[in-house]
Amino acid sequence: MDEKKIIQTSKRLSLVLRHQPQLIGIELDEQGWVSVEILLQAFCKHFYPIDLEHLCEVVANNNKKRFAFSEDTQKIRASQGHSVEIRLGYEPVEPPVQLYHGTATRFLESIRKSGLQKQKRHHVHLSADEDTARQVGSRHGVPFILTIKSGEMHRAGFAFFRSENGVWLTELVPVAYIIFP
Ligand code: HQG
Repeated sequence: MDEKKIIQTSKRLSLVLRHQPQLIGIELDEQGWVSVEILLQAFCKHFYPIDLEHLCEVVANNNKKRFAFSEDTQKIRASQGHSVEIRLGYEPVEPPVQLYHGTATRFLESIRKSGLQKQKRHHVHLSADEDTARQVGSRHGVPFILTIKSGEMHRAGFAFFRSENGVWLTELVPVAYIIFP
């Protein structure tokens, strides 16, 4: 298993399955799926040659399980994190009483004013545990963890979704539901 190549392919897949499918001339359906065969052909043509075995390895070994095959294994999509317009089709579920959001200290002032916004993505991403939140936050700078009163939000009518890879998603988090330590 070539770890470096797996990471490289995973990054390219994130790019085309979440953000810029047009880069390699593919189209995602409304739930974000694309045929595995078409993806493989387009990937090979525009990036570098890979085969089905390598793709399966990337899907199976990806550290965050970012990608998933359809039940019949004919299609593939990113499980979350899109900026292109798609409906993932997750059913709303009741969240735990608290969830966490890892951000960077430099965003705090703005978050205190406008709450958590989904920015370029389709949802605000929340984590079930603080360690994951810290990792997410450190991608942006000095990490800072916010606790979200998700149980209260849910009771107030906000919908929550859990992606296939365990990320909690919601439309926005108003300031009133954020605990700033
Ligand atoms: C911040 C990774 C100013 C927000 C991770 C975050 C995650 C605000 C940044 C997934 C704000 C957006 C998502 C406001 C929110 N003012 N800043 N009002 N509201 N922000 O990358 O949550 O590796 O779009 O705190 O593991 O960091 O891609 O979101 O810092 O699951 O699979 O705006 O991405 O997964 O950044 O990360 P992002 P995120 P993958």
